[in-house]
Amino acid sequence: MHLFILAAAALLGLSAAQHNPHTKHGRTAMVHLFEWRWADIAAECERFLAPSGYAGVQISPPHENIVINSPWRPWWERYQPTSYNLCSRSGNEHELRDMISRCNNVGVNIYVDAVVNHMCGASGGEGSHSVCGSWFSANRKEFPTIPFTHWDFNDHKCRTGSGNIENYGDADQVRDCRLVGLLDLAMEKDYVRGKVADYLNKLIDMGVAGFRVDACKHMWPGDLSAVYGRMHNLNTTWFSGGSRPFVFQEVIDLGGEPITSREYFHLGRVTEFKYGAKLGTIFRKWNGEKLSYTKSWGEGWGFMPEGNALVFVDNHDNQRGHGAGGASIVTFWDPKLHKMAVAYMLAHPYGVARVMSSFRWDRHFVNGKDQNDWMGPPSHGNGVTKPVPINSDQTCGDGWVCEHRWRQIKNMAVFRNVVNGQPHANWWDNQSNQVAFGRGNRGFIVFNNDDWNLDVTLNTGMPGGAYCDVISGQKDGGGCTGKLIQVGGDGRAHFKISNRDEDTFVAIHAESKL
Ligand code: QV4
Ligand code: CA
Repeated sequence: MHLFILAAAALLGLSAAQHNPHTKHGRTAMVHLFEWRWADIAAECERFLAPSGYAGVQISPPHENIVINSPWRPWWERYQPTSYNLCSRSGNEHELRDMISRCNNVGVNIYVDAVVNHMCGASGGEGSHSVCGSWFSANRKEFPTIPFTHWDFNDHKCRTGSGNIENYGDADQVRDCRLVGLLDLAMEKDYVRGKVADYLNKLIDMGVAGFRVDACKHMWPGDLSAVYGRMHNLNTTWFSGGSRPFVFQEVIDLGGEPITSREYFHLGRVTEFKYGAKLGTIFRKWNGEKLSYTKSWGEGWGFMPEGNALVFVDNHDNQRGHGAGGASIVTFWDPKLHKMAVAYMLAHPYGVARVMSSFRWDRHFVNGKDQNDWMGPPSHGNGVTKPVPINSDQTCGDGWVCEHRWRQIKNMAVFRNVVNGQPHANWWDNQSNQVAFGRGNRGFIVFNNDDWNLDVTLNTGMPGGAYCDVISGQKDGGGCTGKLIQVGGDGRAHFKISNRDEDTFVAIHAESKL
């Protein structure tokens, strides 16, 4: 039997294992702590993420990057590597290592945002204007710290006049030309593959659980396969022997382009951008969309196969108009809708879920475009990123939004753990924007996104008893701080949700039972 399983695993190939996030203690959801300092992430793992049941953290790129002063220290400078030294606005290598160990020690996995398609922009100049002082020349395409020289870039392969990607309808230029002017690495070269693999392996050996691989649409699947094939197994201090790194690849596929997500399925998971774009449209009730249409949410909506998907309501790009998704994306700027959309995602079984944790910036729209979409994290005048202070009510200060700490979202991360592995069940809808569904007999959630009250008795599939709603409050000792839901011996319960409630949804689960 054992041999059979081993043989089957070998047949599936190593890559099948790169779809597994290796989460621990029955935890399921990850959170993107966008632009957080390593020291703050370490503290957050210990004081909040582990006790709240979060499975992992996506961290901002840890490599050294170009310093951009105009605009002043934009968040996106971190997507322009100048060396693979582990030194950034989030902290140095020592702080990174300390964070990875401390998070692992409390069972929270670290997933690294790996920017390996390119180095800095072609107009990045020459000098030591890297966050930790490494010298480089964008003009001569030299990055001696790695080292990469002009031989390691793709320009000879690119056939557009500008050297940039001009037409997403041409797969060759999407892979071989410069993405918004960023110096494009020649990943077909064994030398480049080796340097990228060394970078990833250093992080794997330090204890990370995997990677969000940036800009995969712009890399050939065959090149990625070669690089992934060189990755070490995860560090056995924290993971079982033979564990492959979890890989989730950023490919924006909303349809209509020659490059599809499908080309990357065998290599790892892929970001499902249709998910947040559609969910936003539904909760905003645009284009005639209704929540009741989500009965077949998931593959039934034309999303990728469930085992391939990494899902999210918003990400660091589309919450500020970068990348794809457009105006429908719901972010913390629309808190009521955002909480509902995130709760829907966390209640639903489709995909590996990622929660966004943002910083605030001064939004300033001119003709529909945010002039300040570049603004970096809360920082001191000298560009140093500010720590994340925790207020007495458990929210964050100094411009850090901390959506993952909002009671409704945190409690739904717990809900997802409690119902893990249970089937989508007991669907109900009013043919409009009131819907309900359960997860086996372990959890049940009811949404009212109509402009009128919800007042209905539903089959929850749950054992009879008194349950605390984990949205308006939660279980606290022998009582509930919010609504109490009484489930009868027949599994039926009465729900009442005013459209004017602060939150127009209710959720109960096995562990919120009194
Ligand atoms: C500018 C001009 C170019 C010109 C170039 C000359 O616009 O026409 O050729 O100068 O050097 C920044 C600037 C951009 C600038 C570029 C190079 O915004 O104007 O080009 O730097 O200096 C982030 C930001 C980008 C930013 C980039 C690098 O979103 O604005 O570019 O970091 O700092 C596609 C991709 C997808 C991508 C998405 C945004 O398929 O992969 O666009 N998403 C990922 C990340 C994203 C990141 C990158 C990829 C690049 O999630 O955050 O882009 O690593 O859909
Ligand atoms: Ca490329």
